[in-house]
Amino acid sequence: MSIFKENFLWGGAVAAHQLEGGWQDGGKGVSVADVMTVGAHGTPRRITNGVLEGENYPNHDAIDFYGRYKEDVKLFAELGLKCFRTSIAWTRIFPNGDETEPNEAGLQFYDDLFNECLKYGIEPVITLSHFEMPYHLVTEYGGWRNRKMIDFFAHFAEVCFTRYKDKVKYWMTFNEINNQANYQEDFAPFTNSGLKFEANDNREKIMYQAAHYELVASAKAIEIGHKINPDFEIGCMIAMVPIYSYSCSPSDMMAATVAMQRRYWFTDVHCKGRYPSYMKTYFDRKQFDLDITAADEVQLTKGTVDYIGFSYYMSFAVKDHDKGPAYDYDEAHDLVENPYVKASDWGWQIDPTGLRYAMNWFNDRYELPLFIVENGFGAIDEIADDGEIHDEYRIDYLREHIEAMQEAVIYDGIDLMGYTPWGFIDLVSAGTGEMKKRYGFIYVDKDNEGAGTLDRSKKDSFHWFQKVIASNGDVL
Ligand code: P53
Repeated sequence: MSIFKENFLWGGAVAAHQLEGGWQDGGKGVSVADVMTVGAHGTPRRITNGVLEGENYPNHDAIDFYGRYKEDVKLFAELGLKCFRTSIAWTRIFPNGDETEPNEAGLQFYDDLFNECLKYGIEPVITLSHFEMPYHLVTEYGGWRNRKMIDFFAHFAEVCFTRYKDKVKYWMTFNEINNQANYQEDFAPFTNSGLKFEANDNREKIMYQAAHYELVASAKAIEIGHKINPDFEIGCMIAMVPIYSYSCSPSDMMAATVAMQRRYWFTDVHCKGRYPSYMKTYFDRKQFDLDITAADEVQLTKGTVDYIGFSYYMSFAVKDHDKGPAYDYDEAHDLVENPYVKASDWGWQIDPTGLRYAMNWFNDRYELPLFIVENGFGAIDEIADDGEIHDEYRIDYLREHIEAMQEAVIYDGIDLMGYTPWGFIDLVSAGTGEMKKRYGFIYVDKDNEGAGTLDRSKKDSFHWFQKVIASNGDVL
């Protein structure tokens, strides 16, 4: 008998804006991803004021999954996927975000895509908002700093739940909602919440307000979803980067504890339907005076999640930096290198044991089923003389993480639903907008400048993962 359950959801994960392209097709509106230029490791993507002439916006065309999804899904079936995690581009359904009536062409595209998946027995796993809110909601309303977003999102969710209620069972509300804990940089607040800041803005306060509205919107959507189809399984999606104590000094340990609270309180609200005490005292101490109403607090209790979806790529480490008893965490400055682990070319610290640690951390607190909806290794792939890509570094990374999952099931009793490696078909990097940071088992011929045939081909990891799925993880 395998270590993983019989119906284990082996799959692959992507997000609409990172692979679809067709940014103006079928009546699609402009999303926040459409106004982000290409960057690189150490060079942030720029957020432009709308779409400007002469800039390189890699998400506009991406890998043209919009035009090629039929052939691509056929390849996914050959890989043996049991499920396919993608997102619905909000701007295909509501181009501006504030319309009452949805755009039929957009709805039809996802009907066709889901039908194509189901034809091969591939179950769609759908994120409602994955770094791609309508740009109009940013310019007209200030993004999620505005309470009106709650109803726009709930309406979008309701339309999707209703339309796909017999095709999609597994849902997630907001992708990596807690990335914005890194509010000091521009990327996460913009991609998570459509937030752009002025020089004098209190970024941290605005981030907490936006996150609150999102959590209320998530709870509202979950409540609606369960009414539309009681069999729906609706989860949250947390970017799990465990923050270790740099040393066993008690004050480093406290710094790590507080850092974990600042990055993961979102999970408490999603799972328990209420704010943890440490956040309430923090908001009071900082005099943030957030708009959190009694009705919001009731709503939060009515839309708790069915499972915890999370991404896992790496771990962090933190020192106390002599901050005194508050240990206030500043993600942009407080992290230190971990001497026990190696890092990828993009500086991501590779740590398979951290995945087991993370699963235990979630399980200790919430005792909910866990779904690893992203994990993977972004690397530069070279085509060898034989014309193939021998990506044993990627296979090694994934094998070690799957072994950590097995240990978590065997030794820690973790209830693990499935595993969907990130970017199993090469796509546009979220963080840098590059093509050359590849995660795929399927190679896509396209470079950072946008040149290439877009042809798909199989890397060594494709054949490896095929066997992993076929053996339910017994053959690694
Ligand atoms: P890229 C930061 C930290 C952890 C996960 O990332 C992150 C990010 C944002 O870059 O994002 C998730 O493409 C995200 C995906 C993204 C993937 O990780 O920067 O959910 O959209 O592509 C990998 O290498």
